Amino acid sequence: MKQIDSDQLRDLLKVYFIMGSANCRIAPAKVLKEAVAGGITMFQFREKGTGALTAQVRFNLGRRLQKICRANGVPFIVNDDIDLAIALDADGIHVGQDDTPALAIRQLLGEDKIVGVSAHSLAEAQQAIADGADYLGIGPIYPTSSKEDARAVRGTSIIKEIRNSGITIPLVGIGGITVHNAAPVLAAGADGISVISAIAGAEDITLAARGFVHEVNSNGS
Ligand code: TZP
Ligand code: MG
Repeated sequence: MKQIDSDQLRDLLKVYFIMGSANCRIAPAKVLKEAVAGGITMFQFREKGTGALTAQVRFNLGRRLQKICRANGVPFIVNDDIDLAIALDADGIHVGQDDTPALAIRQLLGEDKIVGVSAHSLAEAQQAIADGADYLGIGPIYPTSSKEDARAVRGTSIIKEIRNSGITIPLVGIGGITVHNAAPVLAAGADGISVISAIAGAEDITLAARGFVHEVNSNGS
């Protein structure tokens, strides 16, 4: 993917779906296809948790999911695993505070890839930007059971604090976001929302994704 500008990225972050096999009750490829049908705007392959796939099967699932994304014009981002991101020639990578620093990632991947960083405080957000992040994932906004080592819940006030500091970089809220509590995240200044369980675990995945698209388009800026 060619280098994208901030406003394009802001649009792509509207409904940012994240998952790995541990989050799926049915085949991950089916989950992703159904989410894509509902209008997700970006996808992150996050193969973590109990029973997470490794080595060749991890690569194979990544490739499979990437193909679905490519066929539908949805950017494909890899969580944490820089080697996998490079091997798949992913559109970008998302790293947390305990992963390879964004500065090193940027040096390894160059300017043409999307680099996202999780931040839990204003100081972390400022550092991530200084390190070359293209977008930030801010949270957990609400309680979540999808991340074992989640930090303390921050509420929407952390997004307000970051925006009030003058930071304009594209950002998404993450953690416990549902179609019912997404509006305050957007009102606080997020460009989009990032979701695992409310889409991957939904009875009707397409409908769930579509609900988020509607919510962001009616509440976003
Ligand atoms: N980072 C902060 S909270 C979280 C991640 C990956 C999990 C989000 O999952 P869910 O199911 O949308 O709460
Ligand atoms: Mg991480």
